[in-house]
Amino acid sequence: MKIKTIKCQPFNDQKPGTSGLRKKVDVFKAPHYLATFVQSIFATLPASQNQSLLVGGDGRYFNNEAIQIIYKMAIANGFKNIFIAKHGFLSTPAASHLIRKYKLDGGIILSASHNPGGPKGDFGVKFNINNGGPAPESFTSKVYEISKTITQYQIADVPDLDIKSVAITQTGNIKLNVIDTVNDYADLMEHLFDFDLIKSLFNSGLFSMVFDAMHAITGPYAKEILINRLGASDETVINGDPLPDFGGGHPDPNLVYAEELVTIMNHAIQAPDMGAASDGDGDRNMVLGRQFFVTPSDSLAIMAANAHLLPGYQAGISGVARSMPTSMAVDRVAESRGIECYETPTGWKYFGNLLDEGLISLCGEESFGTGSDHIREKDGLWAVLFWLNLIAIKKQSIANIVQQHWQVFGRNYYSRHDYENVDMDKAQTIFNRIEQQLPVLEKKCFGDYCVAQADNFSYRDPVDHSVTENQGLRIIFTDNSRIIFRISGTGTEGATLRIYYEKYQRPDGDLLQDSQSSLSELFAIAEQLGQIKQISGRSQPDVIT
Ligand code: VG1
Ligand code: CO
Repeated sequence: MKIKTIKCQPFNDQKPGTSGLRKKVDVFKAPHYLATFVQSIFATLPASQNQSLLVGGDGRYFNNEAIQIIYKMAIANGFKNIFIAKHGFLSTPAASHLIRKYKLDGGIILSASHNPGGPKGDFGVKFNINNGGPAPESFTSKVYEISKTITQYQIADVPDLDIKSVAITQTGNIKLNVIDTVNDYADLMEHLFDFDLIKSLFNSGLFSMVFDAMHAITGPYAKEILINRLGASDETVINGDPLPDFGGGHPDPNLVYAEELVTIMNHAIQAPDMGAASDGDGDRNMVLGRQFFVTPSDSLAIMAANAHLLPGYQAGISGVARSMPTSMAVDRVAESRGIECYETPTGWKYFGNLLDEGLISLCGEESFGTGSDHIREKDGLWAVLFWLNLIAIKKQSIANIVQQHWQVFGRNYYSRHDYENVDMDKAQTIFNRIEQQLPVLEKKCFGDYCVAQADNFSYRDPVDHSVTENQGLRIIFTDNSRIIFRISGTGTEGATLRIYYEKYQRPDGDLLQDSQSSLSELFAIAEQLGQIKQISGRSQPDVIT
C-alpha cells in the first residue's frame, strides 16, 4: 500500500474551544485544513496509543467526506484496528461507550454539536481519549501548537471505504471494521434502566411521549430504544431521520430552537405527558412536561435525589459535579445526602478525572447536559430514559416530580441569556468592563442584593492538580444569588455572550413564580455593570433558557 506525504502550510486558527474545533464548512473544506488538524491530533498521541481508533459523526454535511480522509490518514499513521460507523452515524455518547467497551485508543467525532449544519453551516472535529472522554486541555493545547508549525501529513493511497453496511476487512495487518453503533449503546441503556417497567408505562395507555430528534444523530438510537425495545408508538419519535442540514433547523434542544416540540407540549388539550429533544450529536437533552419546562440544572438535582431508585444506581452515588454556571440546586441535594459536590469549568472534559477516580457518579451542565459514570460524555437519551424510569416508578407527572423536589430542597430560580453573534470587540468591551469592576464590588449593595464575592473563576483539578484560569466572571451575593458572565467557546461567528442568573428560594417561600420575573432585579444589576444594551446594540437576548 502506498503512503503519500502531502506538503502543507500550517494554519494559525486551529485552537480547539470548549468542545473540539468548530469552523464553517467552507473553512474545513479548504485544501489540507481537516488533514492538518487530524495529523496534529495523531502527532500528539503517544506512540503506544496509535493502534485502534473510532471514526464517525453526527451526519452533518461533509461528514462522510471527512470520514474517508481520516480513515486513510489513520492507516498512513500506523493505526491497525480502525472502527468506522456505518453510514458515518455515531452519536457522541455512543462514541464514548464504544471506545470504552472495545478499549480503543481514541475516537474522532465529526460534529459541531448544537451548531447548525449544511453547506453554509458549521463543521467540527472532536477527539476523545482512551477513557472515552473529551481530550483534556493539556492534550488539545499540544494539538494546537503542532497545527501552527506542521508542514506535512501522511495519507494512504487507498480507495474510499464502503460504509453503507457492516463489514470487517483485513488488509495485511490492518483491520477495518464498519460497525453499527446503535445496538451496543441500546444494550448499555437496557443495563442501566428498568426497561420492563418503562415498557409497562408505554403499554398502560395512560402515558404518551414525543421525542424530537431534530433530524440529527439521535433518530436511529431513539427509534431502536423507544419504539423497538420499549414499545412506544411509531409517532413517538419525530424528525427521526438524520439529515446533512438537519432539515434546515438548528439542532439545539432549547425552548427557542426546538419550537415544534414546544408547540406540541404547550397544546392546551392534546399535549403528551412528556416531551424530549436532543442536539446534533446526541449528548444534550431537553425534558418537558405538559406545559412545563424542566430547567437542566433542576434536572440534575432531581436525578441526584432519586438515582438510588434506578437499577444502574441502586448502590447510591459517590458524589456529584456541576459546571460553575450551572445552578446550585444539586449542591443542596449533595449536602442533604452527605456527598461531595464539585464545581468545574464549563465543558465535559473537566468531569473526566472526577469520574475516572470514582469521586462522582453524576454530573451536569446548565446547557442541557447531564450524564453519569456509565460513559465519559453527557448523554441525551440516557437522561430521557432516566426521566422515563423515574416517571414509571413515581407514577407522577413531570411537573409534580419537579414541584415536590422544590418543596423539599427549595427552588433555584435560574435563567441563561445569550446574545449571539455579537461583534467580538463589543462583547470583549462588555466583558472587560465588568472584570475591571470586580475588585471594588465586594460588599457593595444593589438594593437588597449585597455582593459577597466577585472574581474570575479558576479551577484546580483535585486529581491531577492542573489549574485552569479565566473560566467566567462571577458575582455572588450574600443570599447565594449569582450573576455569571462568559464568552462562548463553541461559536463560529462573532461572539456569543452568555449571562447566567440564579436566585434561591427557600421551600417555605413562593416556589411558583415565573422565573424571568423572579430574576428581574438581577437582570437590572447586570445591565448596570455591563451596559450590555448600549454597547452590544441589542435590546434583548437572542435566546433565553
Ligand atoms: C457550550 C455549553 C457547555 C457545553 C459545550 C459543548 O459551551 O455552554 O456547557 O459543554 O457547549 O456542548 P460554550 O463555550 O459555548 O458556552 V455540545 O453539546 O455543543 O458539544
Ligand atoms: Co452536543
